[in-house]
Amino acid sequence: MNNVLAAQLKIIVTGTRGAGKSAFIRSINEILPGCQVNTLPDGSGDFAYYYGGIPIPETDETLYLVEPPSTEPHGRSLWPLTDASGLVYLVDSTASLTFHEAQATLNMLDTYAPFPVVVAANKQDYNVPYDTAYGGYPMGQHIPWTADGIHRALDLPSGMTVMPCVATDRESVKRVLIELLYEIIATMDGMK
Ligand SMILES: Nc1nc2c(ncn2[C@@H]2O[C@H](COP(=O)(O)OP(=O)(O)OP(=O)(O)O)[C@@H](O)[C@H]2O)c(=O)[nH]1
Ligand SMILES: [Mg+2]
Repeated sequence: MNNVLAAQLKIIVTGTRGAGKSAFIRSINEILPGCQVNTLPDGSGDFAYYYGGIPIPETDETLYLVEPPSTEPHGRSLWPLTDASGLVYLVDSTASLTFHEAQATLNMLDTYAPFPVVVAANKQDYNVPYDTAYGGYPMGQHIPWTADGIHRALDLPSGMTVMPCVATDRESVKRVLIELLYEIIATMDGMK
């Protein structure tokens, strides 16, 4: 197997815990998915990146989708993925308690990411019946916030795209990736 982390063409798929990162990769994957274990730069431990890929037609290249591990103590490290082409950040639209973390990470990415970032407002299909025992308010997971609602609630930069997403649905994942690819191409055009 190639060294996925050193591959030329890769997109980082990250986001809050349980937001649907692995599901997103699985829905679009066309290669044998896997995990690549890497050692921390200071040698203090190992961790595994989950990945999948899409062969690029008429070339020998594969576009890799790489999910950094969620198990690190200091959040989802992006090293050594700074040479990636772009990043999809998944937010669980039903879990507003995670929005604060998403907001902090997205602000950091907006300032420092050397590549385009698209936000996926995931789990748009989720709909739990109201539990009348609690006065009509949904308990546990809530009905999803819309993509626009998340853009406003997280006070994201106006130029940052937030797309509705259902990570278990291939067509939905495709729409998010195509938007990101357009933004990557627009950035390249801007550099000419
Ligand atoms: N209804 C619904 N469920 C989803 C969707 N995406 C993911 N899930 C479910 O959410 C749960 C978590 O999905 P994962 O893909 O494992 O999420 P993850 O972000 O990779 O999780 P960690 O790596 O553990 O942080 C699973 O039960 C998925 O089936 C979605 O769009 N809609
Ligand atoms: Mg995962």
